[in-house]
Amino acid sequence: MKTKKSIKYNFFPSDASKVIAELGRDVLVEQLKRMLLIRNFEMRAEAAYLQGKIGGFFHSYIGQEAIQTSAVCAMSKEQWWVTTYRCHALALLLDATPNELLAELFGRATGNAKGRGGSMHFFTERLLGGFGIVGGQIPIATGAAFTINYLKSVPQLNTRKNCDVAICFMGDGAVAQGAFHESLNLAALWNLPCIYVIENNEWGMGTHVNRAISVEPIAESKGASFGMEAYTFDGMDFFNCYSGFKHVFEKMKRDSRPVLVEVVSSRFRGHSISDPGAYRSKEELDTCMSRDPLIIMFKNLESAGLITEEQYHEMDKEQKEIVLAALKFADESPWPDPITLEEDVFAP
Ligand SMILES: Cc1ncc(C[n+]2csc(CCOP(=O)(O)OP(=O)(O)O)c2C)c(N)n1
Repeated sequence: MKTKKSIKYNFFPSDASKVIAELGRDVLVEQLKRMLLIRNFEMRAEAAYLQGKIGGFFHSYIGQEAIQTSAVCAMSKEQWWVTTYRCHALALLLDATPNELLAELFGRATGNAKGRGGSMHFFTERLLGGFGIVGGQIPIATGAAFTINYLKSVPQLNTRKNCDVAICFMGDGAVAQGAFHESLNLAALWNLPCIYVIENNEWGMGTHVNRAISVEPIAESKGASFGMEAYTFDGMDFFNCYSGFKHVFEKMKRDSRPVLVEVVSSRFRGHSISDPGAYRSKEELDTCMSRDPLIIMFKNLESAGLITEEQYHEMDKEQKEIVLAALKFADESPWPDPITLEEDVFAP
């Protein structure tokens, strides 16, 4: 079986020092803080799950933080965003509060979906949802991109002048789904401004990507069949992802052509909280974790003289405190009233 090591990826060319010069200290420190918030959120929520405070599904984003953080930084919150059930990070990045998200995980009335959605179904004003069906979000993003183009043709109806693209995150497992192929075909045919982002973390549950997807690198191989430009980013490196997303975003604003991106990454946990990951060796996991995206980001900022190790630990502590306060909020929040059971239910 091929492994990551045996594949030669053509990562988007990038230069961390250029990104540092472009964004400056304040913006970069803010990005690192966001990544630390995501990490702390996932770790404390996992602990709460194991204490029996949270039930149902739970998919952690630990290890993949640089991808969505850099994407939102490069393209702004103003776009349409859609993702999988692994949706905690994107909701935090798109302005959902830790309070409302933890309350949702705890199934409380103060939650992001009033305690009815749970871990896989977070929403915000710009996040069209986390989706539990593999590939289910791909046609949604394609429709959002269609809407963007349509509204540009009727400016009097367009209330979101800064919304230029739809961004659709999916796992490598979604690439084999029919919805992927139908959506990309239409997007290419109709010039829809959609960025399809495959977060290749090597595993679809316990199935290795090489046993599920016939070609690699995925984006470069599949993109060509739709006449789409394709790119590969290093998902552990904020700077590489940021440079790539910025390039794709600027290009799409000019030509409105869809783009396929593969981000090579690693998840540091099992598929979900109930997966002990017995199909991975300790060595493989150690190798993945030796490229922790938070540490890579910190080391770059430290060597540019923008942050010290002490400041990093202080920031980490601040984010941990925010999450601990949110856990308290969730734990003390009321349960949904049974009388509201039929509210917000749409059935013909
Ligand atoms: C249509 C469909 N088939 C199967 C499943 C069960 N399932 C849930 S997650 C998953 C693996 C998906 O892996 P991938 O797309 O690589 O995303 P990752 O979990 O690695 O982020 C499967 C098979 C599902 N939810 N939907």
